[in-house]
Amino acid sequence: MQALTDGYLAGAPRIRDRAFLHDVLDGLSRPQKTLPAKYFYDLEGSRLFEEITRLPEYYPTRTELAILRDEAAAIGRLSKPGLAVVEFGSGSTEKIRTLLRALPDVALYVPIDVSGEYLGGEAAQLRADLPDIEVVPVIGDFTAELALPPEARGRPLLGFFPGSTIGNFEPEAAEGLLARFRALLGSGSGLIVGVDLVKPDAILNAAYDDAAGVTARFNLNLLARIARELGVDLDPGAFAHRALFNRARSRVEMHLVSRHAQEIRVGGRTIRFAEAETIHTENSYKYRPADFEALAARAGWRREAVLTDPESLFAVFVLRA
Ligand code: AVJ
Repeated sequence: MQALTDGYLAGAPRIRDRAFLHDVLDGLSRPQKTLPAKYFYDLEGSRLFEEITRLPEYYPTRTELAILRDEAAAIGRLSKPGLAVVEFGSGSTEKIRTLLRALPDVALYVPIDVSGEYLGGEAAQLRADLPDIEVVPVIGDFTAELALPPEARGRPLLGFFPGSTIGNFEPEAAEGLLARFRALLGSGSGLIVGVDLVKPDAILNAAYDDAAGVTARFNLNLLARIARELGVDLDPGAFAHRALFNRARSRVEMHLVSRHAQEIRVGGRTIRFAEAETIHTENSYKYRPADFEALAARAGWRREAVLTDPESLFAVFVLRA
């Protein structure tokens, strides 16, 4: 028993590394090389993303916040006594604070996130500022199996999935995710989803390839992370950032472009890059409101309201099960 415990404790970080190594090798072995976008968010990546949200070109964060503020009355209509708000993948506390301000009857807030550390900090802040709301964080991956804490039992439920995180999923996976949220929250529940909208190429391309180069650093940090954490001899400077809206597929694609032919050694394997060959690092799907409404309907949600900004850059969907 002792040996097992020791082994588990000592092995835990290595198991995490092994999953990372496995995903990196798997992605870089495909004809179109790819890396999972979830690995962007180490400490440096999360800091860079924060910086992205404040860039003049990156409209989603500030536009969604403005919608939540300006449409507080419409959101307030969702309020029910004893309401529990369940946030999938808690991000900025500014968004949940804005939402909670619009919903007077919230009794319980359940943020679900893989980072326990992050959740603990956020929960403490919210408890101090909003003493009337019980905060019960759940450490977990909202794309995997989920269960609500006992505190949520019997309460009216409202899911919150802001930030256009849904855009990172293939449309079929997005539908599956919304169906799982529907199963978790149950009939009669609500769901608020932030969805980025289709718009002219120039606006989209600038949002993902900003003049200050912050998004480029965010994309390249993925390589720095691989070098650092997996001990790979790899020069991020040998790759360039590329982000382009693919209108046929309605998504902004981010790639890392090999500046010249090169080889890297990863986990005992040699990965070869031709000059200009790319690693596909992220998709950010953009929807037309009617298409997202149809996707949500297939997942068991009907549209109660679509809240948007005056320029129709971004939409906050209010859905009902
Ligand atoms: C956090 C996934 C919503 O797709 O806009 C920002 C990530 N990538 N700039 C997005 C991102 C490049 C962002 N999401």
